[in-house]
Amino acid sequence: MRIGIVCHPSVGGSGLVATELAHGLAKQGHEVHVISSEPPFKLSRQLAGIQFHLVEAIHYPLFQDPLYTFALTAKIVEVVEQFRLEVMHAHYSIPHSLCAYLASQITERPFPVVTTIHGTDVTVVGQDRPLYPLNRFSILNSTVVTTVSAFQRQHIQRHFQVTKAIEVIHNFIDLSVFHPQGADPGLRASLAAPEEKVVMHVSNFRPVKNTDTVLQSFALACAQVPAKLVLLGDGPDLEACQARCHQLGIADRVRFVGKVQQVERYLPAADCLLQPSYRESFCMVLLEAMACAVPTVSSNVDGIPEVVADGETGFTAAPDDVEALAAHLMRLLGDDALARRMGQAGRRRAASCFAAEEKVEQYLACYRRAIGQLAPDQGEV
Ligand code: GMT
Repeated sequence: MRIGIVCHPSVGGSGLVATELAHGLAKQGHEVHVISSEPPFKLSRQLAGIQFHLVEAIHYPLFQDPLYTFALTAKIVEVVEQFRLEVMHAHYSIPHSLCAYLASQITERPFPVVTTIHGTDVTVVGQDRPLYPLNRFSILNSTVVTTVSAFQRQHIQRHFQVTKAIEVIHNFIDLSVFHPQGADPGLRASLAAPEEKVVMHVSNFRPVKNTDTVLQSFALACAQVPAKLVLLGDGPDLEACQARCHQLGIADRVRFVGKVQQVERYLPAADCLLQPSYRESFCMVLLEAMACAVPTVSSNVDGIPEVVADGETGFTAAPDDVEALAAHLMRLLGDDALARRMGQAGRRRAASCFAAEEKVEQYLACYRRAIGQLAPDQGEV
């Protein structure tokens, strides 16, 4: 099949899922064309079958901004026509789904649009009143819509008042990349003393990640168990977070690593992952930790209960329940056998419920369905 994938290139989850999907499709022999404003950071250019197409901003003195959405729409038209693509898969509704739809109306070679809604595109960004009708339009006019959790499907159907079928395809993981022995040699020793536990948090440091609760619950836990908190990532709340560590008197116990490209080289060095997000349609990093056999302490919102098994692969609590989250941390950090058991259960769950092969097949079935729905007199393939 000749497939287009439009995605955000950033270190966020939707770009990651799109990239892994591109790899999985190419490994099966499909021709995959990835379209984005930058090469997604994990995209393999060596893999036969993958081509990357850069969306170049339109700079012309008359315009005050680079007209990204038009540049993207034009690029989709160009790539579809040049490579005779059969289907376009838009990851993240804004602006990709709408641009793909517009391109499908403009081109002389009509194609179906599969849209995957990832989360913030409709829960946070998409709550903005001006964007609501645009999001609803893209949902209604995509040939096939998928999303990453049953929670997210229900949210979309209720919030946008649509009865359209939406297929749930959970996110997935490459278990050979994320595995318990994958940490950089010597990393753990560089993060903490041998008698200290390592708590990790991976974040884009936006309010939705609830980093203040990370710090507060860690502060309570590390008063009881010797531990270091290792924060991976970068984002707007980072400076406030650093200041807060001083206020809480834990600055010497917290290590800010910054943005990392290969989180799989850090995660296995953790004794526990702490993610008390306010919103998460899925939460990729919880799955990544599970695949690395790292037990998790997280909030219990949105799609998270579909990812972790509470009491089996980790513990959950309400996002603002600092005491409960700290108690879960202390329990895990103070009981090595329990932590090991939960970590192993996480790895098993990642393998049985979230393996890449099955999800790639599900997406392929969506593409076939979408192509089948294109009227026979439209676009020969
Ligand atoms: O806002 C973010 O966290 C980034 C966003 C993204 O597009 O990368 O994450 C969303 O999509 C991920 C991939 O499907 C999910 O794992 C995240 O849970 C989801 N974030 C939220 O719903 C807040």
